[in-house]
This record gives sequence, C-alpha cells and structure tokens, in this order.
Amino acid sequence: MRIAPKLLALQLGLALALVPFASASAAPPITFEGVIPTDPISPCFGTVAGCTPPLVVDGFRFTALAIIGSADHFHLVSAPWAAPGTAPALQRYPSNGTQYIGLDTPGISMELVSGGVFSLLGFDAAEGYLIDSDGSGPSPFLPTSFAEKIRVTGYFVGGGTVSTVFDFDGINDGPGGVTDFQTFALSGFLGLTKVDFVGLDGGGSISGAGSGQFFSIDNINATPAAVPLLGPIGISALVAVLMLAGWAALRHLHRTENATAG
Ligand SMILES: [Ca+2]
Ligand SMILES: [Ca+2]
Ligand SMILES: [Ca+2]
Repeated sequence: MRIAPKLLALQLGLALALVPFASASAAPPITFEGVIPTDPISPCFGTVAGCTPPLVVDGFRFTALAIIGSADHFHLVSAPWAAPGTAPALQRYPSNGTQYIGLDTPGISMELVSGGVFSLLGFDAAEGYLIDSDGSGPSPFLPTSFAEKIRVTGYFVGGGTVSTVFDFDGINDGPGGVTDFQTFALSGFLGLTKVDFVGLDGGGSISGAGSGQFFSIDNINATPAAVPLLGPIGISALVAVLMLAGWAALRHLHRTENATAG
C-alpha cells in the first residue's frame, strides 16, 4: 500500500516530463485569405518600388528571394484574370478560387517571425502566369516565366538541409476550367528554421530568360514546434534516465521496508 502512491507519482512525473516533447496539434493551413487586396494582383511584397516589406501571415514571414536580376518581389493574387485580352498584357493566372501568393520571383522563403522551429507537411502550388499570344483565348498560350518544377528546401535547426523537387502538370487555364493547383505532401521536413520554395525549368535548373521561373503557392500546411527539440535519440535517453531513476527509487524503498520489517 505504501508503494502504490510512490509508483503513481513516478509515473506521473515521467508523463509530465514528456509533455514538452509531444507533437503539437496541426495548425490550420496558411490560406492568405486574411491579406487585404488592393487590386487583383496587389499588394506586392519585396524590395522593388511600390512593394512593401516581407509579408507576415499567421506568424510566418514570407520573403522574395532575389535569385535572378530584379525578380525580387511577389504578389498577393486575389482575382486572376479570366478573359483573354484583359489587361495587363493578356496575362492569365492560375486559379483555385481563393487568394494566393506568387509571381514575379523564382523564389520565396518562409520562417517564423519568432525565429522558432516549425515543420512543413505540405502545400498547394501552380505554375506562374501564361501570356495569350494572340488574344484569341486559351490556345495558343505561350509559356512565359513558367515554372515546370518547384524545389522545396528545409533548413534544420541543428544544421543541414532536406530538399525535394515536384513536377508541375502544366495545366494552368485560369479561373474555372480544369484544376490549376496541385497538392504536394512532404515528409521529413521537421524541426526547421526556414524553408525556400524555388521555381525551376524542365531540366531542374534556374534559368527563365533573366527573371527565373514563376510559381504560385497556397494552403501551406506548417506547424510551429511540431517536433521535439531533443529529437528521438534525446527522448530515448531521457526515458532511459527516468526509468533508471525510478528503478533506483523503488530499490531504495524496498530496502527501507525490509529494514523496517527486520
Ligand atoms: Ca488561398
Ligand atoms: Ca483552372
Ligand atoms: Ca498546374
């Protein structure tokens, strides 16, 4: 009867010790629906004239990467042009019926404003815009600054990176019609301080006639502090130490009881 409460305390202590290392529940995806549009493709975020500093949404900071030339800003797209012949420049943007970010940069990075650690589980993405070559409609469209692949690179809090490349399907007919965005799932993107999204050409390179390959992203499934800071090995070590401590405590208790009984 004397051992049970102590055993219970030991078990509670072990459980409480592990609480800080349990995975956080998944956060809602970052949808960009709370960003206030100022026109169908504004505001823009970057260092060029007319754009504001990096976008902050849901605790994350999104920054355009100046990989090539002046393509160092991205846009909030709230109402992609639907009709061919609509200004500006007969551009046609991908659509998922909601707001998203992209265009005018071949690279976008994301990190927590707090500087904390997060995990990236997946995201939606589409190619950049197309230009209607003769204003006649969906065909022919000339691919312009059109990413054929997207590379995602995560930077681990302890150093090192994880990276993967996804292929775009080339389907990008604007509002309505077919589905322009694809959903990409990630694994192993855990315990990160930063993630880079970079548009690539069909050969997997950054090129794109001086401006790189544009792309669009939405519904980013990121979870702050979703991975234990100790990592699996650290947790195993902690459990082993606590079990040893518990065994030692029980052994001491057993000896004390024997001595009392004797
Ligand atoms: Ca959205
Ligand atoms: Ca479409
Ligand atoms: Ca597509």
